[in-house]
Amino acid sequence: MGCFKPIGFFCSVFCFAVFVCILLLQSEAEASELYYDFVLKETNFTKLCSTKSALVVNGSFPGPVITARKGDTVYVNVHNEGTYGVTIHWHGIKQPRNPWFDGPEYITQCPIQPGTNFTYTVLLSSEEGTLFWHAHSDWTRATVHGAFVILPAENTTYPFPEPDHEEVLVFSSWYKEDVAILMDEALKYGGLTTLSDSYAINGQPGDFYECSNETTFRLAVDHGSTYLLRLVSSVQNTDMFFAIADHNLTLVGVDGNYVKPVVTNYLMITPGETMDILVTATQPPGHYYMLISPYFDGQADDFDKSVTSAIFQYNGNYTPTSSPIYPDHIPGFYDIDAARNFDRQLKSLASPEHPANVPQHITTRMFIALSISMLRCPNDTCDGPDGNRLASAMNNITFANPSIDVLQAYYRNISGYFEADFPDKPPTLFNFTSDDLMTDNVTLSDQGTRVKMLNYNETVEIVFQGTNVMNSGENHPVHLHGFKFYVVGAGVGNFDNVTDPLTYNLIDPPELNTFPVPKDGWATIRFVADNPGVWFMHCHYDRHMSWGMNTAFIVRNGDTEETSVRPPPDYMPSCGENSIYGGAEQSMFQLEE
Ligand SMILES: [Cu+2]
Repeated sequence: MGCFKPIGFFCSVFCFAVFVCILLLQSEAEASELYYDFVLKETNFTKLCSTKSALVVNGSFPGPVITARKGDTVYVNVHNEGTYGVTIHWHGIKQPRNPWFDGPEYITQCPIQPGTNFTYTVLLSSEEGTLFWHAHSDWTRATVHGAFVILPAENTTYPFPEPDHEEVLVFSSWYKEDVAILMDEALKYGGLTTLSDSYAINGQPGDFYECSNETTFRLAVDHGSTYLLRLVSSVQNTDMFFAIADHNLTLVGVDGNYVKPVVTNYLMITPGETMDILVTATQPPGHYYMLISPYFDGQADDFDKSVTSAIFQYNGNYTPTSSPIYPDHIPGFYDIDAARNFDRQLKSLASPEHPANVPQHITTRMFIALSISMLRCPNDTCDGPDGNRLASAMNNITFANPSIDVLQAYYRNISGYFEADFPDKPPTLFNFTSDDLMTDNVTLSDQGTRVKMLNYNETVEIVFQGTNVMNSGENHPVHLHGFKFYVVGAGVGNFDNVTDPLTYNLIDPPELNTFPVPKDGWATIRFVADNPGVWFMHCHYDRHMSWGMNTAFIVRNGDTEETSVRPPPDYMPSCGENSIYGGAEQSMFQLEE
């Protein structure tokens, strides 16, 4: 009957609306809440024929893998059963409006004191792929780190064929001595920092070190299967080449973002970078070395020149060669072209499902020179050149940690702990890549806690210029908290503001959280300041970070609650007597008051 038609129509519209509501509810419900307990404790490890105690999470080195899905919320209760204060950072996770739980000490919080605990709320949003978590206090990252795997949201898939298996490979540095003591001494005397004794893949140095070949990490593979390898570099101070003998690598993700697939037989990964690669086991059954080997482009030649191995080992009945097959094609320690050529290939997917929203109209421009520098030392008694203290700087400012965190000082309006005048350009412009930058006017930096203020939603472009001050030009992997940024260009030499912008990729540049600014070269990044809060930016070599190659952004609130910093939890760790949170604590890096 005719009269039922409109009702039928109404019914289908209504039913469709209900159906959509259910779908929306379901997709809401799909985001899960996950809970982890991290117990930080000194634990004995024997490596390289020598035993030491190291601070680790839940007794393991590297620490536990966190696995979540895109959009989940992860609660991590960190119990500090160690002997000094520690914080944890969720590297590459934007934490929308949630700086309270980002983790860098004296930037967003004070350290979690021994005998206390602190629960981090980690809000996942646009991240998908592999990231990691690590301590962000002193050099504790050396042994306090682990992978953070973010799977696609429920009912979505990878933008590449489903791999048969997945495996995490965490790269680290290993020191026979206590890292905290090594770093304390280096900073006390102002000289060079101590080199690591080995690197490690999933905690194991591998076949080329003493007392190590019994525990070399082995990945058992089935012939014909495809493996998604999730690479994390938590190496302390060195970039690494990675290769597997006789196997191509297909790079599909970097820093928790997908990239256009790159087929290569090696890759270069800096501290702070994470990469997803596909490897198919198509070779004759056998044992094949997977190597990490250092890449170094500085002049000082002071790096750990050792090579770490793991084994890509086929399952089945066969007689392997007497020693695993070696990847002869892995680039040499000083192969600057191999490093640069690899980074040039990175492009974001820029697909309908994974679009690249590159800011086109810029409202804030900065030009930041990255330098190794020196601070004057009383009576010229430090271990650096001319009795000075070795340091590093952004725009000639050597960052000093305040004694209460910048976030608390900003949010609570407590004056005297930072200055909001980080400069948009270096104090003087000179030939940054010259070989004769040895005079006091370029080598001496100023110490201070100076941050850059941004209004909500500003579109920011930063040109980073690597400098050769003190003949110390080298690659610097710059890491920004709270954001992902597009690397729209990079090149060699001094940045030319007329010709170099013409080379920018504004279509499908890679979206990253860490990028190596090339030795004596430049790199340009863009991002939208849509995340209110306090966000650290620093070189991810720990020695450069502790020498001061850092600053922070304060992004002001927008006009609404949804564009403002979330309220702080009422249980932030104490910062000492100056803090509204009470208590007392001091760090060895703090600016003397
Ligand atoms: Cu650096």
